[in-house]
Amino acid sequence: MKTVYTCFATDVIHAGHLNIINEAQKYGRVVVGCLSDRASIRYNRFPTVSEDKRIEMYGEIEGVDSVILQNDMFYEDVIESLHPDYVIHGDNWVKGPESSIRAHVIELVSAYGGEVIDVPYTFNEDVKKVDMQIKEKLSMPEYRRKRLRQLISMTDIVKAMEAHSGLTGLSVEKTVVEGENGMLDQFDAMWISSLCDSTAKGKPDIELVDMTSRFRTIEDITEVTTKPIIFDGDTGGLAEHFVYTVRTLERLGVSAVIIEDKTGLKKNSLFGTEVEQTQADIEDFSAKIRAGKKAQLTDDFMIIARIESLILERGMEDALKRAEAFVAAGADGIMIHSRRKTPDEILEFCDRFREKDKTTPIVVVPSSYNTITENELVAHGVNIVIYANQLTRAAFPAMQKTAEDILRYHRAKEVDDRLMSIKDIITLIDEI
Ligand code: SPV
Ligand code: MG
Repeated sequence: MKTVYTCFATDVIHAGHLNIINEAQKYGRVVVGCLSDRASIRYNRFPTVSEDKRIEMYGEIEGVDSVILQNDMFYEDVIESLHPDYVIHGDNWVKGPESSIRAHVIELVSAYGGEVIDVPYTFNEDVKKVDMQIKEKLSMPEYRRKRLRQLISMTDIVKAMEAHSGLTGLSVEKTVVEGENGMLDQFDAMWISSLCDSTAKGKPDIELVDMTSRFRTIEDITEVTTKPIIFDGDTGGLAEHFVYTVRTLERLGVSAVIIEDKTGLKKNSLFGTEVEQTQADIEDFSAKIRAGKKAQLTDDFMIIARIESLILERGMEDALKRAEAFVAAGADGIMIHSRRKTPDEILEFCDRFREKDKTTPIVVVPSSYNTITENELVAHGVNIVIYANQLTRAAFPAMQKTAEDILRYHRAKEVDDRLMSIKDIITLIDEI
């Protein structure tokens, strides 16, 4: 009896999957792989059903002989242990980002005479509906809110990218790339930066854009995305106001707020000591954290304390002392910020913090020390990396140059080559 293998990365079985099983049965005994949570996050989307439940669900499909866990997006683990005679898949992997996976599988199975079978991909109204149902489940506040904590426990490093509008949110949501090793990759979460939210409104980053407006930005983004949100809460304002902010953010489905230990007129950290900025008293800031933690209604929501000691050149000891105090006050994570060109002080902080505290998540924002890689950050105990402003910094020069060139040439022809086509822009947004 020959062995036919197929890998599922779905939370709901629909006609397309049943069709694959039916086809597979024609070739032999059918083994289904359940793509692990860890691999699903990078390859597909966040699973809404647990690994165990998915395995159980796949096992109940008529015609399935057994179910195994597939940890490797590239099938290496299963092909090595199972040596299937056939690997069967919908033909949607012939083109697009998944084609590198197909090519790799063909190489692996042909080494021992195995074959890949592509069956026509089923895409009908039913499949579309199931897709929508999963999307809905992913985007509802109660599911989205808890996803950051889940991601921290499921992946080495959570990658968050700045978003300040529906469009930038979509970009973070949908961008998938094939890395050097052929592995697919995508962002895990969105950072609603105060700098970019303010800049998009043509305003300075000084807590001038009020919370009502910032909440509106969150809603613009949540309407069109499913990924979890980390909100830049600036100083959090008065503790008496912060408690209300926490409640609203929770209700909107935000996973975490990061507040920084500054008082008075907040200026952007990247100004450092070039402008007057006052760091908050440890006890006052701890009281704000305690008030926020007491106000929150769910266990999912995270309040992350951001330490500005390195930005304001108050030294490493001060940063570490604050971290310890803020964790004791109930902070669910520590963000340490730096505006140095090299990561040395950040890495020293992480190493020293981790000597005493092995679990509290560490968040970093490598805007100035941008040579550091995600793997290096993982090696120093970092859990969340935030790319805080790159989309805004990429878009503005492109808009500026286009505006200048149209003025320069008294027509738009010269800029057209670098523009998205009209057809692409009008079909960029999915219709419901
Ligand atoms: C933001 O993105 O608004 C931040 C990070 O707070 S930074 O701009 O580096 O201060
Ligand atoms: Mg900010």
